[in-house]
Amino acid sequence: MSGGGSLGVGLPYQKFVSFALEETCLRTTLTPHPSQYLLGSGTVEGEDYPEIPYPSLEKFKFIKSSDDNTVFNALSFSAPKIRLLRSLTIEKKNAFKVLDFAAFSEPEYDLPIFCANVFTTPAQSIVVLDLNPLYDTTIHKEYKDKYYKKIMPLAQKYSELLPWGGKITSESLRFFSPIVIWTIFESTERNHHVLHLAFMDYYKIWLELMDQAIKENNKVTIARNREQQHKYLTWRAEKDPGYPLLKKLIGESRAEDLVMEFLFEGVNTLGTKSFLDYFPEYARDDGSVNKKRSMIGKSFETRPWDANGKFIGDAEAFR
Ligand code: BLA
Repeated sequence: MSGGGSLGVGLPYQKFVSFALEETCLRTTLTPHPSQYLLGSGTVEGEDYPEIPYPSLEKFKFIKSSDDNTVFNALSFSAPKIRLLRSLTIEKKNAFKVLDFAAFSEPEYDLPIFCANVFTTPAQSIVVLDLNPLYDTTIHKEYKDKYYKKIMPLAQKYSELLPWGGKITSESLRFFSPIVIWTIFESTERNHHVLHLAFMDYYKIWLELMDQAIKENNKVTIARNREQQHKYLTWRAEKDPGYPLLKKLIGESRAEDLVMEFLFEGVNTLGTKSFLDYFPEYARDDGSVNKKRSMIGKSFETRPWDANGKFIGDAEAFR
């Protein structure tokens, strides 16, 4: 297949979102989440997009980017085992496209967090696709075996097709699983096709895990699951690499609303600990949060897991 040009064709990430929503509807019943809203105009010509009601919080409804060429599309749902399933796509013609898709379970389940993030320019795409573990798999072997052991061969296949993206903010590794696809590729049709296949496979796995998940009754375990999810939300709401661009597009205060009340909804309700409670290494002398994205810097030039999911990197490098 020829390379390049993929940014000219439709809105490729709507296809990802439609697939995920349709697959989810085969397994469970989605209800619009209170945070659901539509930013800007969301109709995409020629795309077969499922019909979804767009209730909206007035606050968000009329958000437009500072330049009108940028289209935001945001959807969120919940379902019996799913606390929040949400998707944000952003497109600025001939400039960039973003997919940020995530699914979080209710704290009664210790399911991994489905996470698909793509930032695409005409030249390259930065990708993170993973079932982010609720518990650090370099420490919690039983968690690693429970969710990742069986799917290592599939992860191995995709890690060959979509090679490791090189050095990465070290703190991120704590939130990644042995099946993570962290890659930076040339924005070609072929690469996007492989990414689409990987997205579909990973999402189907997540749905399968969701389907099989058994409700936890132990209050202590549920509280621990909730806190782990809150820690994840707290990290991403503060340090997500997309945040600076969002601020540029819609302004600081609306970007903050989008991050706190939509993308990482739950950060203000699932727990009371602060960012510095979880990540004290970011504390500055005056008690404020260090604005640096990373305190440790970047590391992991190559994939730090082997084909069996064994961590082969330097565990000290991200703690
Ligand atoms: C870059 N996004 C990145 C990078 C990662 C991620 C790893 C490479 C830079 C780095 O090393 O940190 C994504 N990092 C993640 C994810 C986790 C993590 C998913 O730790 C989960 C735990 N990306 C978005 C959105 C935008 C976006 C919504 O999801 C913009 C609106 C943009 N991501 C974006 C941009 C870059 C990027 C512009 C490159 C800029 C940079 O490296 O700082």
